[in-house]
Amino acid sequence: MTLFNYASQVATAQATKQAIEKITVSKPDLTVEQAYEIQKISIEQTLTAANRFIGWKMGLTSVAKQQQVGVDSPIYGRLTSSMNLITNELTAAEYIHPRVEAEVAFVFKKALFGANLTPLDVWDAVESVYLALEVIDSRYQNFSFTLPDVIADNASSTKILLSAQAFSPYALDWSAVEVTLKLNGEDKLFGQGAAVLGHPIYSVIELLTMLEREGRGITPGQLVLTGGITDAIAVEAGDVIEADYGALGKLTLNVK
Ligand code: 0L1
Ligand code: MG
Repeated sequence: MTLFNYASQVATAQATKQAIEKITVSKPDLTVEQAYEIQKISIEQTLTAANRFIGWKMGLTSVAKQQQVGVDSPIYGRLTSSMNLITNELTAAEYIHPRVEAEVAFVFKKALFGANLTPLDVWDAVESVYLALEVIDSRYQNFSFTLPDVIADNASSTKILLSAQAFSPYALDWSAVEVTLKLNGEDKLFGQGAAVLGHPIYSVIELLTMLEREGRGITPGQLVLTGGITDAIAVEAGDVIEADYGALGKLTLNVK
């Protein structure tokens, strides 16, 4: 099978909501580089005037998340406009086994490119910060994968809910932001921004370092999801999931 075939397999799994066996079962020598190529092919196939490329996500940026899925390094994925949730409703039947996690997201006003930038370089390019819920939905059976598998599956990217309010990058120390993830009114998980590689800003630096390999960077207007502050919680129809960011506000997702 070619990388194009694997990209089609992943895209079909998403479209049909039928989980597939991880790619490394049939191709155990799949490399990280090949996996990013599969990701690129499968996402670029979906791009249209109505489904634009809007930015990047970082995944597996916390020790807790890496342990949850048994891999040991951060990864990135591609975000497109159809991933944006317009309302705070999620229809469970449209996904395989959705999970939700709390994050912060940055929108950029300036281009950034290159490895090993400083936090000041990145802050200078950030326009605003949003609170975010990310819905992830692995296209693999039982959410079971190796590092190359999950990269090929676009880091399980599925949907994004952003806060209506845009915050100044300087509103607070984003490593200290605290969030409680509640399921049906019950506190389930708690996290702090520092869980994201020490500070969400380092997640962007890591993203740019990884993107340099592809000759890519961040362009003005792009969104970056910096990575889960909490682990992800599995949701099903009837659930209400709420991320409580204290004085900054709350994000709620009603699962139908
Ligand atoms: O956003 C994330 O950290 C998820 C990355 C992929 C791993 C997973 O599906 O849990
Ligand atoms: Mg995430």
